Parts: sequence; structure tokens; C-alpha cells
Amino acid sequence: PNTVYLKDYKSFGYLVDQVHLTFDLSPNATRVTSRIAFSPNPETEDRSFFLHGEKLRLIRAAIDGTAVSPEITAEGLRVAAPDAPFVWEAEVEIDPANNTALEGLYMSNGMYCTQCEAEGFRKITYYPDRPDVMSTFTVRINGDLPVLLSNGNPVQRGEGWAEWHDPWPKPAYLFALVAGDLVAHSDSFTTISGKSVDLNLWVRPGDEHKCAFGMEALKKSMKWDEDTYGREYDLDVFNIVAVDDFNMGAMENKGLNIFNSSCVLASPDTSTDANFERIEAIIAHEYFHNWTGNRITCRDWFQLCLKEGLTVFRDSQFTSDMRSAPVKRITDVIDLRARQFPEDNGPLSHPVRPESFQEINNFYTATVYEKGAEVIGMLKRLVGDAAYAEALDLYFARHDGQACTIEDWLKVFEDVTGRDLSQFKRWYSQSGTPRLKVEEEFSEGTYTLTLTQHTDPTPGQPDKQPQVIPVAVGLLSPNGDEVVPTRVLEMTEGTQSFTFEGLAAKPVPSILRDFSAPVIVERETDTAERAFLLAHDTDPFHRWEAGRALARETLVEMATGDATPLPDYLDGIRTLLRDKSLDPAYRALMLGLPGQSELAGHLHEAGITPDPAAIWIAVEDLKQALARDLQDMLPDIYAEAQVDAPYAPDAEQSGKRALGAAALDLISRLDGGKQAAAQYEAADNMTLQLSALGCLLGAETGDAQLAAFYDQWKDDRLVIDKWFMLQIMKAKPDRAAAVAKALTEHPDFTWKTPNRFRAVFGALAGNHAGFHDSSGAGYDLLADWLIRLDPLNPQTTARMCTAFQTWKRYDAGRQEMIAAQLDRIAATPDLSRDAGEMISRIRG
Ligand code: HT7
Ligand code: ZN
Repeated sequence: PNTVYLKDYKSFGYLVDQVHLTFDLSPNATRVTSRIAFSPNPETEDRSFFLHGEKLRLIRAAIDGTAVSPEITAEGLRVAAPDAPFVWEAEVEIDPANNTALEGLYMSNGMYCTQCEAEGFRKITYYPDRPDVMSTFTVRINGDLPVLLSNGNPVQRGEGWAEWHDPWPKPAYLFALVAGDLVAHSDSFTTISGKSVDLNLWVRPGDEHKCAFGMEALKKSMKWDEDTYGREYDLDVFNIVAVDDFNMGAMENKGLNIFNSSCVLASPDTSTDANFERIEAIIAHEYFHNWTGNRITCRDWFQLCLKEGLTVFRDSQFTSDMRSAPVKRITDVIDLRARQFPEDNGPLSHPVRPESFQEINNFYTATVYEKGAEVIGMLKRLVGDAAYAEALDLYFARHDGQACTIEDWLKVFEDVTGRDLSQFKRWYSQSGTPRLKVEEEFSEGTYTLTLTQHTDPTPGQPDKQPQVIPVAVGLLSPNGDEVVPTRVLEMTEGTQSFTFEGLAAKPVPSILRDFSAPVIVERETDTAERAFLLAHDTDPFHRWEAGRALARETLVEMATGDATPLPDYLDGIRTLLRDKSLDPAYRALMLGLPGQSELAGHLHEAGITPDPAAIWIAVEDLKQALARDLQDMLPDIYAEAQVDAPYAPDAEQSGKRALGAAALDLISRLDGGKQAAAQYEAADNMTLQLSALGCLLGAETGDAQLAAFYDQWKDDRLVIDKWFMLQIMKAKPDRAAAVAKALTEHPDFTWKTPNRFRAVFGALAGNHAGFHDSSGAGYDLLADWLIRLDPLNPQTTARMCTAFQTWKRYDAGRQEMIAAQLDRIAATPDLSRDAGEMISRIRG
């Protein structure tokens, strides 16, 4: 397979001055007629004219009105073109109804829709399908459907046709078309300069009642981007469409965002608090792309983090502002450790800006997105808020309408601050998670912290250079007072010492406050110090971190011996839970335990082969111990967590329900599910209904409620996804694969819909002990289904292959079984480039 390299970048020989497209829609034979004005690109002398095109039937092609016969391959066409401005015309036929890969133009429930990022436009017509080729688009859609949408502003519409014009030059990956029988939930927004924008959320008839929350989230996002970044919306309309068949969460097409219906549709009776929060964040994310991604786009796909890291960073800021900043920071770190750390420290490790790929779809990763956002957070911390704001203003002013690189991005910071960011740039080129060893010394009132950084070798990068690491540190005196408030230590060397003078006694350090860098802190410390920080740290993130470290310590001891839970941990949690001055959401996070996969990672790093079954037992035992230990307080906490007001998915109510759910989980271990059954009966929203059902399944007493839940929700596809998922997540380890297998035989297992496939196999992979059950049944089942899905939908198949990425952590028996499955997948005839690349990288 062909590997593409960053170092080989060359600009295209022509500029695209204008694009006109006409679509004659028909399920199996849609005609796409293109008229494209090209002119020579003054930046290069290379006039070779290659247009990308895949799975297209070319009917005719002409240059300046004269028919031409291009040379056609599986990747595109080549033809001699003038060294002067010219008009290219082509007519192609495509088959949207049989497009199961969900890239290009495809159909979902009778509706036409598109997905062009990263390289899907080439499945619609012949075009220089690369992000640095930007142009204005005019689109005419002919089709006998009530709603016909494309990017930009509506120009004209008649019976069976509509015309759209997008005045903002854009790359083809932001093209979109939607046509179908849809209904709109409409509203409007007046921008800061007084322009009125029509807002529509288009859904299938029957889903109208699930639109209000998404629309509010959109308006909040528009306002926030004006207030925070000075970014105003730039078209007369903003359309969002909900689609059931979608490979990812959502797509930021200019003026016409397309969303996986699970990421936009919400109602209190069908969606959980977590769903609402995620929807708000994704709507914000896609909206923010209008400036960071669309107005300023990427020069090539290696620069993906330019738009994704920045937009994730912006959507995190938005959520912090709308909800609780500490809770958002903690949940982001939990997510980073669960998804990005295993990637960065395993066979799929790659830099935030990768240097090569076979299939770009495989690089929409937690590293590019979430580590990319952390890198921006570090930059902001290093230069300060005012310089960050100035740099962003300069970025928008200097690069509006351009396709940019990470060099352009860093240059605005250099120009604003006068700093040299060449060492900082290693965050973009060096893969792997840096480890920070901490040593301390105290003498005569001076406290010295010596930090040493080290990054293990990663694929293709045996040697690492020191990175710039902002380490936020605070110091506490032995009586619990903060003697040195948060200070950012700027580490640039391999080993570096920092001193704090004038201290009366040896302080207790609080290191990496607010998770100021995506690194692993390695420090010899003891249980007592962690308990002290859990009680006294003023930094909410680091206080939580101290509790997390205690939980991890006790679980590691329990999973590797016959230890009992640490009294320091139980006492610390008890004290915190009792503290009603703390936000309920924060207390709920304190009650949470590290994920089982994360624990397996810790054991592996400590040189101990993790036993998934032993980890599962340790977690169950610790929960049982917590339940017994907190027995006297749980009813109070549960009562405190009840909400009297009508349901609202806001931070305050969601926090209470999260605390209630954490308490119910423990209560169910003592009462066999009695309280959960009562909550299930009384529930008037999905958050309470689902958390109760989860507890009942955990207590193995939920069969009746599970059946009732199905009956109640069998016509709601998004709720039925939850029904599939929950059963597998809650299955005992030795039953998980069997439960998943039985569910694949259920008539509602519509496996070609990615949401349903992910509901089953995402849940199986997420049930750590179940997936890694020593029978190997989990591995076998997943491999069977990956092989089955690949010919239809390579992108979703490739993503799901990541379930195997941590395989080298486990014992020889498990490794042998996984290797056999990886080899079986690799040997599948006609395996897609997507899955082929993933499997070969994972196999190593
Ligand atoms: N920019 C988008 C990334 C994307 C995508 C979305 C949906 C389907 C397939 C896709 N391939 C790439 C999503 C985002 O980051 O906003
Ligand atoms: Zn994005």
C-alpha cells in the first residue's frame, strides 16, 4: 500500500477559481455535472493535471468545451491541461444507495447525505481533493424531495430543485449535500453586528421533540465565540441535519453541519445527562470549526491537529464556562488517560502531527484531537492569557481564507511574544507520553524540586529530545495551609532543579496542578502524603488526583495479593463525601474508581503482567468494602442527591444525579437492588431509569426491568442502542462474549448502522475483564465481526480494531490468542487499506 509523507508536500499546479455542481438525484444512478474554472498556480511550474476520483463512472469530460479522453485509474484521472486559465467540465454517475462505506454521497433511511472529510469528495466527482485547494461553490440540486440543502446561502428554489451558493472559499472536504423528507426545528440568532441568521435543525418526522436542546446549545455557542474569541458567524443560514448512519460524531461542513443523530437529538425521557453534556460540546465543537477549520483550514492532512486540537481546546473552554471548570478538567483527564495514553504508549503511537500515513481516516485519533488540545493548553499556560488572546487575534487576521500549517500557528505566538518556540514544537513531532521523575530536598528553609524527563521509544522514534513542560506546582505546609500558591515551573532540560526559599518547614508539594501537561508524574510518595493532599490540596484537580492515586494504590495491592482496602483511602473518601460545601458532581468523581484497563496499564508499567480477572475482582471487592464502610451515610447522600425541580440537564442537577447514581451503585451491593428497583419504577427521565437498570443488572436481578425497558423503547433507535450496550457492559466477565453473541442474533441488531455495531462491540471491548476473558471468546467474536463489516464499512472497522492495541500488556496465552486473531483478520482476502494499516501497526 501507498504511504504518503509530510516531507513530500507539493502544491497543486492549478488554482480553482469557481466550482459549479449539478446533482440529478437518483438512488442508484445520481448524475453529477461539474463545471470548474482552473487557472495556473503561480507558486509552482508543475502543470501536471491529476484529479482525484474513485468509484465514479465518467460519462463525458471536456476542457474549454472540447471533449477530452483522460487516462483513468482507480485513484483518479490524468489529462493534458493548458498552461492558462480553462474550464473543466465532467459528468459522472454514482450509486448512493449502494454506498455502505458512508463516505461521499450515500443514503440513510431514504435520505441523501454526504461525508467528504477527509477524502470523500473524490467519490462524488473528479476534483483536486486536497485541503489546500480552496474555492467558492455553487450547487444546483434536482430531486423530487421536500428538502434540498447544500453549503452557504440559498439562492433560489423551485418545484423539485434548489440552488445554493457558498461565497467563502473552502476545500472540497467541507462540501455537503442533504436531500430528503425532513422537518425543521427553526430559530434565529442576531450576531454581534446585528445580522440575523436563520437556524434550522433538520430531523426525520417524529424526532421534532428532540431538537430544542441542540438549538439552545447552538445559540450559546454562537454567542460564546463572539464573546470569547470575537468570532462572528458569516452566512445568512446555519443548518444542522441529524443522520442515523454516520461513521463518527458530526461534521463541520460550511453552513451545513451533519450530525450523527446520537450527537444532536435529545429529550429528557430518552437521553441521559451525559448525553446532553456531550451533545452540547459536539454542537459547540462543530460550530467553532467555522473559524478554526473552515475559514482557516489545513494545508494538508498532516496538519489535522491545527484545526482539531484547537477546536477541541475551544470546546473544552466552552464547557468549562457553561458548567463546572474543575469537573470538566477532571473528566477530560480521565478520558485522556483512558484513550490517549494507551495509544501514545503502544503500537499505534504517533506524533500529534504525524509524518506519514497510508489511510488518513486512521489518524482521527485521541492523539491528534485530545493531546493536540493539551498542547494548546500548555502554550496558553506558558505565554499567559493576554498573549494567547493576542496571538489568536493575529492568527485570524493573518490567515483568514488560507490553508495553514503548524509552523504558521506557532509563528503567531512567536511574533506576539518574542519567544522562540522551536523546542516547544517537539510536542508536535515527538510521540509518546513524557514521564516526569520528581526528587525533593529540604535544607535550611530551602526546598528544591529536581525534575527529570524521559520518554520511552515509540514506533519509528528510538531517541527522544527534552520537551518544554509547564509544571504547575503549589506547596502546602504540614498543617495544611498553602505556603506557595500555584507557580508554573518551565522545564526545558532533561534534568532541572527549582528552588523555593524561606520556608519554615519541609512542605508537601502538589505537582502538576490542573494537569498542566500531558505527562506521567513518577514520584516516590507514601499513602499518608496522598491522604494529606486529598484532605488539604487547594487545587481541585490535584485533590481529586490524590484520591485517585490512593484508589489505584489500594486496587493494585488488592489485584496482586490478598490486601484489604487502605484505611487512608476509605477515611479520606468518607470525609470528602460528608463535606456538603463540595459540588455533588465533584464528590461523585471522588467516588469513582480508575478504569480496569487503566489499572492493567499501570501494572504493566510496573513490570507486573495484569490479570484482567483479578483486577475485576479487586474492583468488585473495593466497591463492596466502600459500600460497607459508607453504609451509614449512603441513605443521606442518596437523599441529598434527589432533585425536586422539573428535569433540567444543567450542571447542578446532573451533578446531583451523578452523586445519586454513585450512591445507588453502592447501596445496590447491600440491598440486592431494592432501592434501584424503586428508582427504576419512579424514574421520569432516562438518567434515573438507566442508572437504576445498570445497578439491577449488576445485582443480577434486572431481567424483568430489562424486558420492560425494551418494550417501552423498542421504537426509539437511540435508546435501543443503550439497551444493547448496557447488557454487555454489565455482564460478568465469563458471560460478556456470550451475551454479546446472543445480541448479534437479535432482530434489532442492524449491524450495518455504525451506532448499533459500536453499541455491541464498543461495549464488549469496554468490558475489560469480559473482553479479555481467558477463554478468548471475546477476541474471537470481535474478529469475526470486523471481518464481516470490513467490506461494507472500512472506516468503522478500522476504528474498532483499536480494541486490540494494548495486547502486548497481557500474558503469553492471551497474546497468542490475540495474535492469532490479528493474523486471521490480516489474511482476509481484499482487506481494506483502512483495516490493513491498523492491523499491521497493531501487530507490529
Ligand atoms: N472534522 C470531522 C472529522 C471527520 C469525520 C466526521 C464524520 C464522519 C467521518 C469523518 N471523518 C473525519 C469531525 C470533527 O472533528 O469535528
Ligand atoms: Zn473537529
